[in-house]
Amino acid sequence: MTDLKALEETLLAEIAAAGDEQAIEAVRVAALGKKGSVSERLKSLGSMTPEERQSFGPAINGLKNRIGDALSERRATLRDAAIDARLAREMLDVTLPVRQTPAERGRIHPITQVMDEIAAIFGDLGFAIAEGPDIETDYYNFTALNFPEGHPAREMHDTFFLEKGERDEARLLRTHTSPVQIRTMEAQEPPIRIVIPGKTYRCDFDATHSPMFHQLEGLVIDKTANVANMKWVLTEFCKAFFEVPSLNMRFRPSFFPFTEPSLEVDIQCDRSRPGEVLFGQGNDWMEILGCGMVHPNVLRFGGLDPDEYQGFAWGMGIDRIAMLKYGMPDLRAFFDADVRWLSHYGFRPLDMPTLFGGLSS
Ligand code: 2U9
Repeated sequence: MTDLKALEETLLAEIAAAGDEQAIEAVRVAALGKKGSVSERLKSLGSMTPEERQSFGPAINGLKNRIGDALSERRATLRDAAIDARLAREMLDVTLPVRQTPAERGRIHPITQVMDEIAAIFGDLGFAIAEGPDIETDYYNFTALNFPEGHPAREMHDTFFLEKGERDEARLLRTHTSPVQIRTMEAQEPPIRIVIPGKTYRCDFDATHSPMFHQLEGLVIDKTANVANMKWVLTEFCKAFFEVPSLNMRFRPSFFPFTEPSLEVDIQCDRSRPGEVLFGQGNDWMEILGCGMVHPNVLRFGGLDPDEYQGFAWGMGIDRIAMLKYGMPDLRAFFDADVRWLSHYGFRPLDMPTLFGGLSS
């Protein structure tokens, strides 16, 4: 009996000292396994006299049960402690700021930002984005847009021509995004409501001109589109883009081969503070875009009957409106790929411009 008491104390001490699942299992095998200390004593009951068995039997079985219970209890305690340790280790503080990943450190170029802002504004007005090739034919860049052969306006575009192949039609880098409107008119039935942000090319280079620049053009064609609709769309765009509640606009007569009538548009601004332009207030004007009703010849080139359909179109320089909105003085810096400039003027990649969340905030 004293032997059983000592064995129980030893086993309970071993169980209490077991620090993990493996140690617990080792104690169990050493005590209750086939050749375990408790199992051996249980086996010895067979060789005892009935009297001995009567007193040893309950004692050994009691020991076996108590050791079994202590093993289960210790196992449960260890499992709970392991879960608690894991919970403490893997705790997630959702209030911590986003970790600076390479993607987070990068910056969105102001031109891309402005294009995303434009897409958000016109998307909200029900427009689709259209795209087309940078390398165009003379037909899509000029002829279909009502530039007659030998017309001086063709020269005004300072076109980059590509080397002509043996049987090829002349190819050029598009001087405006307008060929995309012609391609859309060929491919799609009216009503058409599209905007075309994209790269354009002209042989011109100084502080305000780059040989590659970006334009935003738009086109609306249906049976009733008119100048009043055009003025509303352009006013809504300018208010949303410059993030002002109201904005006066001035429409002046102009000339483009592809529109008739053609208009140039100025927006109200305040230039009284040096080095700063404020929009939607003040007594100054700034030219911002050109627009007009699509010329009947252009509708015909696009495969539409001008007696059935009419529409309006506009064009503006994205680089220019980006410079105006974000106060960037020199256009050439846009294309220098200087990381210091980009980290100053660039935008955080996870701050996507939306009308509800704010375009630039
Ligand atoms: C089709 C019909 C009409 C596009 C238009 C302008 C007026 C315009 C210039 C502004 C400064 C380009 O960025 S800029 O150099 N553009 O003033 N663009 S209307 O008219 C179209 C286009 C396509 C089929």
